[in-house]
Amino acid sequence: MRLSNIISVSALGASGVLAQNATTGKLGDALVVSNNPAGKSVIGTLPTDPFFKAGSLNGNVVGSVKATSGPGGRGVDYEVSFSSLPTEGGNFSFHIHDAPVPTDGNCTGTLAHLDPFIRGEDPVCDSTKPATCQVGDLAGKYGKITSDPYTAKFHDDFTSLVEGVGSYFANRSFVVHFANKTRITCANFAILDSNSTYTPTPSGGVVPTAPGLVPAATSTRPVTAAAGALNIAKHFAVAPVMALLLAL
Ligand SMILES: *[C@@H]1O[C@H](CO)[C@@H](O)[C@H](O)[C@H]1NC(C)=O
Ligand SMILES: *[C@@H]1O[C@H](CO)[C@@H](O)[C@H](O)[C@H]1NC(C)=O
Ligand SMILES: *[C@@H]1O[C@H](CO)[C@@H](O)[C@H](O)[C@H]1NC(C)=O
Ligand SMILES: *[C@@H]1O[C@H](CO)[C@@H](O)[C@H](O)[C@H]1NC(C)=O
Ligand SMILES: *[C@@H]1O[C@H](CO)[C@@H](O)[C@H](O)[C@H]1NC(C)=O
Ligand SMILES: *[C@@H]1O[C@H](CO)[C@@H](O)[C@H](O)[C@H]1NC(C)=O
Ligand SMILES: [Cu+2]
Repeated sequence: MRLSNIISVSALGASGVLAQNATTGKLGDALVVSNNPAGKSVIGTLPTDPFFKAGSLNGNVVGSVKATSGPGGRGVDYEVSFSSLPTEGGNFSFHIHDAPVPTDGNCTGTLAHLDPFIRGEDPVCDSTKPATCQVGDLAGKYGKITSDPYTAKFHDDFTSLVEGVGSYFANRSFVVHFANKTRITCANFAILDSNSTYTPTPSGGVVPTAPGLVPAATSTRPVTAAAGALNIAKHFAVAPVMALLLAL
């Protein structure tokens, strides 16, 4: 009895659970996702009409959230862009929400933030401990929309592009809010052609066409299977190099 208590307490200590606080989700801190498919990419683009027709809004916010599997399949690299924001009511936040936007465009239908570890919204996310925040709370973890136009690139370890897990978000949506949380506009994610942002180079390496994706490109090479390497060789006439390598 006593021995098993000692064992479980020290196990908790070793895993760091005792050091954590109330902001941690009911199911613990968000887990790092390490198996995102190389080159998989999704994008959500805001519609032409807003959900909340604020007086200070001319048309709708223009914007998108693009997400690509991170280096070595770890997490996701985001590129966000927003402009034509309302002239009052900022700073604006944006999050991944649980459900997709209904066909009538009603952002209320996107339900709550993506929160597979059941943390809840309060207290607010501590951006220095992103694992303790709601998985979908991108603005909380990586910054609110503080300018117009606003662009940002950031990496998140906790979102998944692998279907079947709670942190998967390609079938969900994102919402842009006023500072008072009123939902201004929202969009669904859609899967881009896999590997569409990557172009092989004659050196046999892989470079991104979009900026900010360099780590993903460099990490692609070590995990490239033999078949993939042969494919690159076929396309770029590095067969002699391959033959040399094989001969060694
Ligand atoms: C947890 O909360 C307590 C009381 O608010 C605080 O003293 C402590 O530093 C916190 N621990 C961590 C790991 O944040
Ligand atoms: C993208 O290309 C890499 C390298 O060829 C491959 O391993 C990976 O499975 C591809 N990803 C997708 C999502 O098709
Ligand atoms: C939130 O802020 C916006 C912009 O200032 C305003 O139009 C809206 O009425 C506010 N909503 C609530 C519920 O206060
Ligand atoms: C959006 O949906 C909510 C919940 O279903 C509903 O209460 C609200 O009236 C709808 N808003 C609009 C503008 O249709
Ligand atoms: C918006 O963010 C900027 C930059 O962080 C900050 O200086 C400003 O005080 C914020 N505005 C409001 C209304 O919170
Ligand atoms: C999205 O996908 C996840 C993982 O496969 C699933 O659990 C969830 O129910 C899906 N959500 C919707 C709205 O289809
Ligand atoms: Cu939100």
